[in-house]
Amino acid sequence: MRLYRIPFSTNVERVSLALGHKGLEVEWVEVDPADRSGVVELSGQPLVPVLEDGGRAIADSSTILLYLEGRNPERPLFPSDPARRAEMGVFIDWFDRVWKVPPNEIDAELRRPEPDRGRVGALGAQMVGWLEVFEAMLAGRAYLMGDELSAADCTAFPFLKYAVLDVDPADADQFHAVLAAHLRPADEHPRLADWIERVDARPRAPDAIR
Ligand SMILES: N[C@@H](CCC(=O)N[C@@H](CS)C(=O)NCC(=O)O)C(=O)O
Repeated sequence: MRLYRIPFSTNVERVSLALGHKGLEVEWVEVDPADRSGVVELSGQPLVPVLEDGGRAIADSSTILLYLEGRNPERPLFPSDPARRAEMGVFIDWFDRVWKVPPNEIDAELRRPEPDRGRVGALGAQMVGWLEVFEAMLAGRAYLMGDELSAADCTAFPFLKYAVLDVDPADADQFHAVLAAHLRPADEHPRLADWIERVDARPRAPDAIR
C-alpha cells in the first residue's frame, strides 16, 4: 500500500493511527502542497490522504478507515454489532460535517484583510463548548466510544490533540494554530486531557510525521 501525504496533516494522521493499530505498513508518498496534479490524476481530487492499493485509489480519511477495516478486519476499529457501528458512523459524520466547521470558518476569517474578531470569538466559543461533549463521552471509559481504541478516536484525535499538545515549530499550517488557540485551556477537561495522552501514546504507521 502507498499513502500520499503532506507533513502534519490531521487527516493523514487518522489513517496513520489506524495503520499503527492494525500493525500495517505503507510506503509513504510525499505530495508537494503546491502541486496536487499527481494526486488529482490518481484519485480525481486534490486532497490527502489518498491510499493506493493494488491499482485502487481511495481518497478521504473516513473512507480509507472503512477500507482498511474491510481489508484487515483483525484488530477491529469498528464494532461488529450493526447498531453500534451505525452510531459510530453518526459520530464520525458529525465530526466531519459539524465539528470541523467552526475551526475552518475561523481559518477562512483570519485570511480576510480585516477579520471579524467578533465572529472569530463566537466560533471559538462553540469549539470550547463542544469540549464538554468529549469530556462526557469519556466518562467511565478510556476511549470515545468504549474501552478500546476505535475509528472514532482515530477521527477526532488529530484535531482535539491541540487542546494539550503544542503545534510543531516546523508546522506552518494556520489551521493547526487555530485549533491550538481555540481548544485551550484543557484544564477543565481532565478526561479529555488524559485521553489525548493515551491516544498519543498509541503506535502510528512506521515513519509517520505527526
Ligand atoms: N475529507 C477529507 C479532507 C482531506 C483534507 O482536507 N486534507 C488536507 C490535509 S489534512 C489537504 O489536503 N488540504 C489541502 C492543503 O493543505 O493544501 C479527508 O477526511 O481525508
